[in-house]
Order: sequence, then structure tokens, then C-alpha cells
Amino acid sequence: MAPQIVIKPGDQKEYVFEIPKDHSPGLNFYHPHKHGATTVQVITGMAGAIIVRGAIDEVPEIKAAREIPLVVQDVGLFPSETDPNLWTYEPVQNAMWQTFGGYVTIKGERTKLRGGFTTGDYQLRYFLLNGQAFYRETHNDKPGEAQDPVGAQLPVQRFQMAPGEVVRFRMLNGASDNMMPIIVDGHDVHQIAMDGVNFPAVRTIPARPSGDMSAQILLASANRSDFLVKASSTPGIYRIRQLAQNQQFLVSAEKIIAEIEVTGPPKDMALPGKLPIPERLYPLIQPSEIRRIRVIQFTGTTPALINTTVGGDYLINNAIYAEEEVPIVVNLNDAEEWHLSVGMSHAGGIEGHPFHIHVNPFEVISINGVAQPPGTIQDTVWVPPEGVVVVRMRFKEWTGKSVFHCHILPHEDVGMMQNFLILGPEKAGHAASHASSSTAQFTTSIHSVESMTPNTSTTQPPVWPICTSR
Ligand SMILES: [Cu+2]
Repeated sequence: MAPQIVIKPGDQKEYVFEIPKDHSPGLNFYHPHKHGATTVQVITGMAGAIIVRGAIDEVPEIKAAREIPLVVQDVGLFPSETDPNLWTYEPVQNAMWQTFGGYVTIKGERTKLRGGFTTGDYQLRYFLLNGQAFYRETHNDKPGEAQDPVGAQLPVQRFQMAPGEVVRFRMLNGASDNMMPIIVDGHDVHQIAMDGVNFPAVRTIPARPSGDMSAQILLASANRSDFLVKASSTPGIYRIRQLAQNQQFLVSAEKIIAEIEVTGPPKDMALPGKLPIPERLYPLIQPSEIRRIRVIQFTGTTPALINTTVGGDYLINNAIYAEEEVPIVVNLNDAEEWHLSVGMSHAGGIEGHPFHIHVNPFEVISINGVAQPPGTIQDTVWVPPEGVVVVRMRFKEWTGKSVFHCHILPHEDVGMMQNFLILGPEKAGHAASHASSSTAQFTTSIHSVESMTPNTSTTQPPVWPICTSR
């Protein structure tokens, strides 16, 4: 199997994306995907949001609402190795930076290296909303003391709304590893979309009474959500907050992301009910259409057995990412059900991971046995430390090699990713009979599939149809 496309420093490459006519209109996320360097590129700013327009934007109540993007990103920094006054993030090695002590271990040895790749924690980190910092994190550098980051709330942006006004917030969790349970103080949240695909009808999530710490919306890294807020008739300041969560290795403290100031003369605006059906994903997959059930488990172990340079193994189904291997082969147009969970092999403690797949999104069927509303279509879903997330997807239109991975970028970079191959109709039977055989046995099919992928040339390895979170 061919390697992935790499654009070397100083090189140029032009990508042309043809948006299919039935592409769901919504909020999307783009960033580079160079294996091993995704984190350093995203955490230093090479990422952003894309809005695709369509039917949802023409719903009268939505069209009338102001649109406010809430793009959350993070910037991770380490002290420079050469300049004591400089904070930087240099891709100089691929190893685990200790969350306490502020040093790097390579193959178990403490080194003098200070910057470089990490498995998710930075000596200094800023969380940004639309490019402006709202929260700062540092790490305690005393070995043996608390590992959790030391947080500081910074001043936040304030959005004004008239009493009764409806605003459409479009939120992207573009942070490299932070799962965010979101609430809007004192307000119902009228959610209309996840991951760029709108629901068939508005879902109203009631305001939380004070002391109720349950999220109105859960956004793992790479998740997007559109939601409407109808401002209270009571003027005042209301906060959009990320609640504290402890589903990851380190506790993520509560953060105020922004404020809504309800002020001025009232404006009684209406909320929509039914929404246009995003036709590409409908009709929804019926259980009778499922051709295969697969079990996908995020696994790993600390200290590492496989990736001793990093110091911890971050795996899927007990395998580290191998660029030229294809552990999963699926057939074009088949519907499959995948059962996602977290394995129990972390010596360092179990944590949740966001599952993300390229090319086609999936419908979230259930989370820990709790059925999700029909039409919950996402391309990223938080897989909690315990339990199972069931998703269903159909491999539509495009063939070729692609990937699924944990969207905690430092986990993905050190191996928590796998290739999968979508085979066209002429090879489909082949895939069914060889799906569990060795790589060598389906080499022939893979070569012919490469010639079917778009943008293949003699000088470049093949380009996969889509390489963004979509
Ligand atoms: Cu992960």
C-alpha cells in the first residue's frame, strides 16, 4: 500500500475539492494530517473552520438569526532549548514530555531535551476563542507533586443579545486534545446540527439548574455543533462554559469560554421546528442492511512495549499505525456497524478517546446502551473510558485508502490510527472473502484501487478523496 502524500517544506500542492451537490451544509474543520506532525502543525495554528451553505441556512427562523462562530483552539508551548526567553514548540523528537518535572524521556531515560512532541500536555498552553486567549494552563514542575495542569481564567469575549433575540452559535472544538462538555448559563440550547450535518428537527436541551453539572452539548476534539440560543427576557450576563471533566488522563478544569450580555430593547424572535433533511445521509441505515459488525478498541500501555521512544503505546485493536498496512477492507455502498470502546490495558490509567473517521460520517446509534435520537450523524464521537459507542455508516461514492483515528492529536501522531480501504464494486467480492487475510494476499486489488482514486499521477503517490474532518 502506497505511502501518504507529503508536501515538503518549500513545496506546493494544489488541492481541488468538488463539493457533491448533496453534501450536507454545515460547519467543518480543516487541518494538515502529516503522520507524526499533526499535533505540532495544528497546535501552532495551521487549522480552521469551513462553512458549507445550503438548505439549513434558508430556514426562515435560522436565516433571521445572527451567526456567531465559536472556534475553540489551543496553542501549546515549551521553553526553547537555546533561548531562555523564548517559548516554542519544535518538532525535534517524538517522545513523552512529563507533565510534572518538565523534562522529556526517551526510551525511559530522562533527557536534557525540553521541547518537542508530546502525548498531549504542554508546559504552557493557551485556549483561544476565535483567535483570542481565554484560558491559560501551566504545569507544576515539581516531581512528585500534582500532575493536573494549573489553570488561569483570562478575560473573555462578550456577545450582546437583545432579550428574546435568537442567535445561531456555530461551535468548533479545534483543540488538540481537550474534551469539552458545554453549557450556556440560564438558557435552553436548541441544537440543530453536529459535525456539519443538521438534525431532522430542533433538539431543545433545557437550561441546567444551578449545581447541575450535566452538559448540554458534548464536544470532543474535532466535534462541531450548531445551536440556537433565544436570549432570556431578564437582562444580565450569562456564561458559555466548558464544565470540568475527568474523562482524560489529566483533569480538565472548568473554563469560561465567552459571555452573553442580554441588554437593550426586546426582540421577540421565533425558533424553527422541523429542519430540511440532509439527503446524502437519508434514509437512515436500517439494521437489516448491516453487512458486518466490527469491534474497534482504543488500547495502549504505559510504559511502552512497542514505541519505546515515545514511552507509551497508543494503539487501536492492539496495533500501532503502519502507513503501508490495511487492517480493514470495506465494500463501497455497504453499511456496517462499528462498536467502539476503550480497552483496559492502560497501566497509567484508563481514559476516553474521540473516534474520528474520514470520508463518510456515521450515525451514532447508542452510547453505553442509551439509544441516541435518530439522525445523530457525526464524524467524531467521544468514546468514554467505560462502555461502548455503537455507530453505523455507509461507504458512499468514494473508493480508496483512508484512515480512522483517535482525534486527540498527540495520540494519533504516535500510532492511535489505522488505515482502511474502500473497494469499488468490481473488487467488492474480493474484499468480503479476504477481509481477514494478510496484507500480501490482497496486494493485487490494492494496486488497481489506487488507479481508481482521483488525482493520481505518475510522479505523485495517490491522493485520497478527502483528508479533512468532514
Ligand atoms: Cu486518544
